[in-house]
Amino acid sequence: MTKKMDRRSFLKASGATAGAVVATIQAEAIPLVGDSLLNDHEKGFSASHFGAVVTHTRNSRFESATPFEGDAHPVTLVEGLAARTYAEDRILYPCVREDYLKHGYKSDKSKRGNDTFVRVSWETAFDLVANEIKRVNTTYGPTAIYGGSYGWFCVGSLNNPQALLNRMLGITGGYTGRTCTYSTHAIRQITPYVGGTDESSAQPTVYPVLIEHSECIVFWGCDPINTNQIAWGVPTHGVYKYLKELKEEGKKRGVKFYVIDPVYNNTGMYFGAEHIQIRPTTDVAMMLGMAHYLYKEKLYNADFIKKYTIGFDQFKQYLLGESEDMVAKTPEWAASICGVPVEVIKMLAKECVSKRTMLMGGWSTQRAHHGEQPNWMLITLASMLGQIGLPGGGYGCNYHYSSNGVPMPAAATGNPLTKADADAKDFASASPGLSGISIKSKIKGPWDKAKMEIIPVSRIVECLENAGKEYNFDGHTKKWPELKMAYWAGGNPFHHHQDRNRMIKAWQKLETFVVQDNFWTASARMADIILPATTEQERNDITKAHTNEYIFAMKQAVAPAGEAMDDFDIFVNILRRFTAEQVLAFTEGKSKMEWIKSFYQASFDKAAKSGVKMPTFDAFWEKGYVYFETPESAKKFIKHEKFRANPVVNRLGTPSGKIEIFSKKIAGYNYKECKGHPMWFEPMEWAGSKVAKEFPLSLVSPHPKYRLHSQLNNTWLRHLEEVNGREPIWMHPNDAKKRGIKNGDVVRVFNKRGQVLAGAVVTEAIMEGAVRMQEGAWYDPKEAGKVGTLCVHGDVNVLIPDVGTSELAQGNQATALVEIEKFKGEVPAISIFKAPKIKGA
Ligand SMILES: Nc1nc2c(c(=O)[nH]1)N[C@H]1C(S)=C(S)[C@@H](COP(=O)(O)OP(=O)(O)OC[C@H]3O[C@@H](n4cnc5c(=O)[nH]c(N)nc54)[C@H](O)[C@@H]3O)O[C@H]1N2
Ligand SMILES: Nc1nc2c(c(=O)[nH]1)N[C@H]1C(S)=C(S)[C@@H](COP(=O)(O)OP(=O)(O)OC[C@H]3O[C@@H](n4cnc5c(=O)[nH]c(N)nc54)[C@H](O)[C@@H]3O)O[C@H]1N2
Ligand SMILES: [Mo]
Repeated sequence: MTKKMDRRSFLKASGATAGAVVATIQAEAIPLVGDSLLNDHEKGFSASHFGAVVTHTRNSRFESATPFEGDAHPVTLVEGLAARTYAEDRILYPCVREDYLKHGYKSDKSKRGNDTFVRVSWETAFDLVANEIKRVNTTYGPTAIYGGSYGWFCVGSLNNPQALLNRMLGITGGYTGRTCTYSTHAIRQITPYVGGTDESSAQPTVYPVLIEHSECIVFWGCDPINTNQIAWGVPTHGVYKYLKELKEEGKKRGVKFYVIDPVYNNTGMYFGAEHIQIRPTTDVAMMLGMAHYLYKEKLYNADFIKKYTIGFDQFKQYLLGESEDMVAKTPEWAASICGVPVEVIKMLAKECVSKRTMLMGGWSTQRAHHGEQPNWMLITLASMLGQIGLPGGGYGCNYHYSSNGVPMPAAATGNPLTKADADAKDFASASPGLSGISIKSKIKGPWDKAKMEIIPVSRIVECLENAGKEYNFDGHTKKWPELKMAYWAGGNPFHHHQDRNRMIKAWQKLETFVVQDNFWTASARMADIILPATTEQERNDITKAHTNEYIFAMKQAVAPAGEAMDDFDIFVNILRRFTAEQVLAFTEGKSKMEWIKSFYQASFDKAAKSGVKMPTFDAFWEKGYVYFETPESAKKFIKHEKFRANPVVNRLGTPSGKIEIFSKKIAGYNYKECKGHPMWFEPMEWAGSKVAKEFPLSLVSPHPKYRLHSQLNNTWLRHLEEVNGREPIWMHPNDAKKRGIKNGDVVRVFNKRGQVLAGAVVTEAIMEGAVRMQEGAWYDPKEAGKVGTLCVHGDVNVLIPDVGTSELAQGNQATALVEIEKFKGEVPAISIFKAPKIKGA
């Protein structure tokens, strides 16, 4: 691909006009310079959570990534890919915490975060990890190793660090894994009881139908314009075309757009939506107020309730104040809690029932104390509106995420295409999808009997603190396992978990903490053994579009930084410290490239059976992608259309086959904070609670615009938003004025759990009484490892409580009460974006 430039084109390329200067350069010298500076750059193909990209490499340096041609709406985040490769905080070689190197698992754990790191060879690192797995397995049993390793690791079917970690730990005897996600903890637990499916992943009515039929769209605690930038697979951003059409058609047809949110968010701005300002974590109260009004005014759809739901009577008693707390959930009652004026509550109820309305629920409302309630209540409200199963009406709980609602080719079954398939009205499949490395080996062996334990993911600290004690979860009583070792690969718990100070203390219960990452994240700095992994652009792999219309090649663009190793190879090398059979079980005798080809081949075979011909692997690899058509029928999908047409034949997966406004099952659990029907429970911290006297501001912590959680915070992208080098905190002008705070000030945000610095953004985009700080700014403790110290950069999870949503879902929270003051004194330097000092480096 490289081509030497002749002198003439050099002159042109360098834009030289001053002939005299150029003329002094020796003709012979030019090729020397040319070799290193003027080579045509290498183009490659790769992918990420931000999109598929063409990579540009020059002189062995990954210079930039540009969006691939099929990306319908490229996002800025892509620009972080090259930048992060050379971040000053790359982990360049394996390291061990000094005290751990001296004393092993008996080390002083309180030194974590503040100890010196020592560079070691890979051989030493592999020995340490392997020996520790063996020791813990023999002394305590394999379930003393936590391998849940939650997080948003890279894309790639092979180098999936979490699946690989689980695969390895399965082969070495077992581990404690996790269920649920920080994304959808509560919604995923509650909605199967209500509608028979996990509403966080169920396909909603597709956009083309909304564009044609919807008359009112309510963005309820969601920000699809922001959060669709990324996808769990690879986004192609087709959703933005539909959002644009929805806006334009909406204008023509007079569609009403509402955003119910403490913040006038990106989506509100894009659609020019009416902003209904709501106090954080009070949505259920507002929905109840609407329900009460609809009921009293006889505006609700009684036929729908009768035919398609059960349990409205129990709910109705509660609604009218005839049971439980004996308080009628009038719009007045609701207004006093949620802060939305009575008239607005009534107006919205009327608007929703008189127009074809789509309620779009986000996940922020369920990432809160009693987070089981909002989605249950949203579905109850949608049932009262009676438009579920109609074109453009009803509800959807994931329009904001990974392009849901975009018509897509469904994964092919791999069965031969029948005439009936071809004629099928919905989801005739075109794409074979793409498989990835599985957590279980195909080779039989003792590992088939690996010991397993599971905990709800966001309860990790509670687990560490309460080993052996009982807890309730989703109708079961279980015991917390005793964890001695944790291994994280592809996740950043010291970003994603709440109540940082409590966490730091609880972490001391672990004898060994291994982190495998690309960067010196806050988690890596809390680890005993640190293993450097390659980034997506430093290795070969294969992946697919989240929406199934592409399979993408991921071709290595650049050599690994330092001694970074592919995740796959790290695990193979650890297993080499076990037996040859165990290594074989892991690799199944395949090289990395053979694995990649095997994933492609499986898709190839599946597609062929369904009558779709894919190119050969080599042709695909050369081009970078394969495209699959989306069948026209997918553009007509209406959620619950069949259920509405015939609820007997197409019953839902609930015990009654209907939408369960009352769930006998849940009622039977006898939980205090999650009963048989949706209810308003006072959250532990909200504008109306006692805590608000001391800490009066309601903090929300939504997802960041120029990051994927903590990812890319260590690139120049952070300068697009930071204020004085700190994570911004949005506050209303009145709240700022009261505290003598001006736009651009560095402020101290604090509550009983901790304190952080932030940069004030004074704006009316946030309602009075609420403040907003995005999740994912790197934790940068003033005194490393010290409980209670000031985070000088703005990690919001120093402030958020770590208390389960309820015994049903045991989910995580993302809101808190705080107070803010102007920071006085010298503003401390940020140190988190440089690698720590390392002995022997
Ligand atoms: N307060 C508050 N907290 C929240 C949330 C909130 O809304 N508010 N949201 C929650 C949600 S929804 C989520 S999903 C979590 C996200 O939490 P995480 O997924 O843990 O956050 P990320 O920053 O994406 O961390 C991924 C890590 O994987 C590493 N990584 C990337 N590629 C590779 C690779 O190839 N190999 C290896 N070994 N490592 C790699 C990255 O460098 C990074 O450190 O945060 C949760 N926390
Ligand atoms: N750019 C970008 N996109 C992302 C991610 C990212 O890190 N960066 N992360 C991805 C992941 S893992 C996930 S899980 C999803 C998360 O998707 P969501 O959980 O839906 O996103 P959030 O940004 O937390 O919240 C959405 C909106 O809810 C509002 N909100 C907060 N609290 C309340 C409340 O109590 N009531 C109401 N009505 N509104 C409230 C916020 O102000 C915000 O506008 O996003 C995904 N998309
Ligand atoms: Mo998430």
